[in-house]
Amino acid sequence: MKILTLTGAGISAESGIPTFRDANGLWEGHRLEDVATPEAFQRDPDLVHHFYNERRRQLQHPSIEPNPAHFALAEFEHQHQDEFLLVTQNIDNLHRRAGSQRIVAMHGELLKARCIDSGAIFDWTDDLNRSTVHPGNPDSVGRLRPHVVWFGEMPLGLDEIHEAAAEADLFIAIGTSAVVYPAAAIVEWTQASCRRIEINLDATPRSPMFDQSIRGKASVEVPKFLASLR
Ligand code: BJW
Repeated sequence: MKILTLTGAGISAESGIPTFRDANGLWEGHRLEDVATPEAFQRDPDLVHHFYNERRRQLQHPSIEPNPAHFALAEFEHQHQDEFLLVTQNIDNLHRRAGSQRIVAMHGELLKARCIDSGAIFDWTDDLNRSTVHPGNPDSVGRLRPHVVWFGEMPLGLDEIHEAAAEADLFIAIGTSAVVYPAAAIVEWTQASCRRIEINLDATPRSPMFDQSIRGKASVEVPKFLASLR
């Protein structure tokens, strides 16, 4: 049985990382669309760096840890190996820290930086700003950006996601509001024979596409649902 799982911000909410839209999508009074676009970065790089620097620091705070939903998915992958692919929209590293290995981080990773000029990607735990020096080129200053996917940019790993969706016997969407594309459309890329399960606190615009909608907290419902498959 081939299983494809898609996670969103809701799975990390109980680990202490705020979701995007539950708080009206606002950050310090800015709309998400005003800080998570290439245009915003061009217009006001300081603001955008500040947004990601805050989140990068928060992610590395000792209180932020994977929760039982992350651990249950990692354990499930361990049991199902090649049959299982985890696609996450989250840029945090909680799936990895819980032990998941086969992960497609389709919206990038907060603990990585990317050179605007060469596309080279670096592990990155510090703040970024307009004075940041390129690790491999001291003459290049202020040319690093967060390795994340902003609105209008192409998400990562789409070919692999497409293929996994087309082959999936079971698709599980966890903690995503299903309003951001193309992630919201992955459910449509699955075959009619695929069993589709949604786990979320609330209904989403895509709920009607699922065979079963499980309402509740990811930390409770994900371990319960995965255990029911054994
Ligand atoms: C719980 C819970 C608990 C809470 N337990 N549940 C018009 C129509 C259609 C599309 C477009 C359009 N205009 C523009 C577009 C395209 C655009 C888009 O979708 N815009 C929409 C807003 C309309 N998309 C793009 O631009 C994408 N690129 C693209 O389309 O390229 C072209 C292309 C074409 C064709 C094929 C392929 C490509 C790029 C999108 C990039 C999104 N980037 C962000 C920021 C990443 C970096 C960062 O983190 O800062 O990604 S935006 C933000 O939203 C972030 C998230 O990954 C993403 C999704 O959010 P998510 O995860 O669903 O979180 P929430 O907060 O929305 O929902 C949480 C859910 O959890 C809720 O439902 C809660 O109920 C639930 N929950 N606690 C269980 N404890």
